[in-house]
Amino acid sequence: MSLRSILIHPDPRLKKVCAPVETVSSELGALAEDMLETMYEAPGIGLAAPQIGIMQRLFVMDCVKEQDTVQRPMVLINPEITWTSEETSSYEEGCLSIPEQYGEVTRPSTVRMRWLGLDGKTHEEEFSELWATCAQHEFDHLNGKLFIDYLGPIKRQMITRRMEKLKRERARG
Ligand code: K1U
Ligand code: ZN
Repeated sequence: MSLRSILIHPDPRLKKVCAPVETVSSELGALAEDMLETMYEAPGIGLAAPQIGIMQRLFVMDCVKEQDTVQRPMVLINPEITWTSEETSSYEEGCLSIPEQYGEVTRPSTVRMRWLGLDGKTHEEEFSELWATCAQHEFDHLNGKLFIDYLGPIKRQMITRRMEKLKRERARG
C-alpha cells in the first residue's frame, strides 16, 4: 500500500468527466487500498480517483463518525444514482482538493446508489445523513464537479484565488 498525493484545485484533471472502469482487477483492488489509506491519513471521509489523478469512475468513503467504532470502508466502482429524495439537507462541505475551505451545499437528503464492488458484483444501497452528502460529493468528482460549483461566484472565486496562492507557496517549498 502507498499514500498517493492529492491534487489541489485548480487542476484541469478535477474538471474532467472520468471514464468507466472496464475490468475489476487485482490492480484496481490495490488502487482502492491506496485510496483508502490516503483518505484515512488525510484525514477525510471520502476520496475519488480523479483527486489522485486517476481518471476512472471509482471512489472510496467511510463516514463512520466515532473513532472507536468499527470502520466501514466502502469502494464504489462505476456508481450510478438510481433515486434521490425530494427532501433536501444542507451541510458545510469541505474537500481534500480544496484544503481548509468550506461552503454550505444543499443536496437530496437520501440517495440510492448502484455500483460494482471489488467482488465484481452489483451492489445497491440507500444512503442518508453524512453518507448521502459524501456519496454525492464523491459522485460529483467523477463528473468534474466540485462543491464550490454550488456556491455563488464571489465565494467560488475567493476560494480559487486562495488555492492558487497555496499552490504557489507549496511550489516554492
Ligand atoms: O472528496 C473529498 O475531498 C473528501 C471530503 C469529503 C466530504 C466532506 C464533507 C462533506 C462531503 C464530502 C472530505 O473528507 S473533507 C474532510 C472531512 O470532511 C473530515 C475530515 C476528518 C474528519 C471528518 C471529516
Ligand atoms: Zn472533494
